[in-house]
Amino acid sequence: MTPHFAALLPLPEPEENTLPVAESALPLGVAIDPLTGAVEPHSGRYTKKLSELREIYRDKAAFDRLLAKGDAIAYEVVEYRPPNSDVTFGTTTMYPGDIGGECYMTRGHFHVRRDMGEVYYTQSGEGLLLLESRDGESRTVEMKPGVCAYIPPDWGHRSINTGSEPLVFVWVCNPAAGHDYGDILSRGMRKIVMKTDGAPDVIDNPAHP
Ligand code: M6P
Ligand code: ZN
Repeated sequence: MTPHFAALLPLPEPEENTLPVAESALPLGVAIDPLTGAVEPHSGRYTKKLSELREIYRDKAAFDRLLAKGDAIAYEVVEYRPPNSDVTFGTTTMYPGDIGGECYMTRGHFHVRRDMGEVYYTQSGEGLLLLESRDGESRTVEMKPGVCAYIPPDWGHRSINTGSEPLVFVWVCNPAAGHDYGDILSRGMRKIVMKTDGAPDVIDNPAHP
């Protein structure tokens, strides 16, 4: 196999929150609740609270006003990660809301492994998957029940809840893919999703360098 060119680049530090693996490597059916994102059995889970996400939103004053009312869970990730496998999967459940008009979103990341993509299959709710290539091309894919979004290798991706209900989607990727948050955390993405009069608009991010 030809080694991918990116294998020569320095890799980011490993994540501190790698989730545990399941005990069994045997075949099984995993039950997924399309409305709540519950995954049974699951091997790991985490929640992201609003207070952990201040950096990603533009309007810090609106953010602080909202946070003062309570530190709500913004999204949750539940995973079934089999041991010694090239696939892992789980759900992400994103609660609805906006901060100064900017719709609730995930942190957004590239994969550490630049040769590994991902798939998001929406179960309920509505949203947008915002993607950005390394050379600056932006794309969006609508997230709605029945649509399976393909994330090609080396495209940064962030999901955004544009609706008024939880957005629940199943994701599948290689557990070796890893999350590289650096670029998106420091520069933001080229596009942002704002709600104006209740409808989501994808606009240029004025703060992007
Ligand atoms: C998806 C997957 C997960 C990711 C989660 C939250 O469910 O891609 O691997 O962790 O979204 O996104 P982020 O890590 O960018 O906050
Ligand atoms: Zn990913």
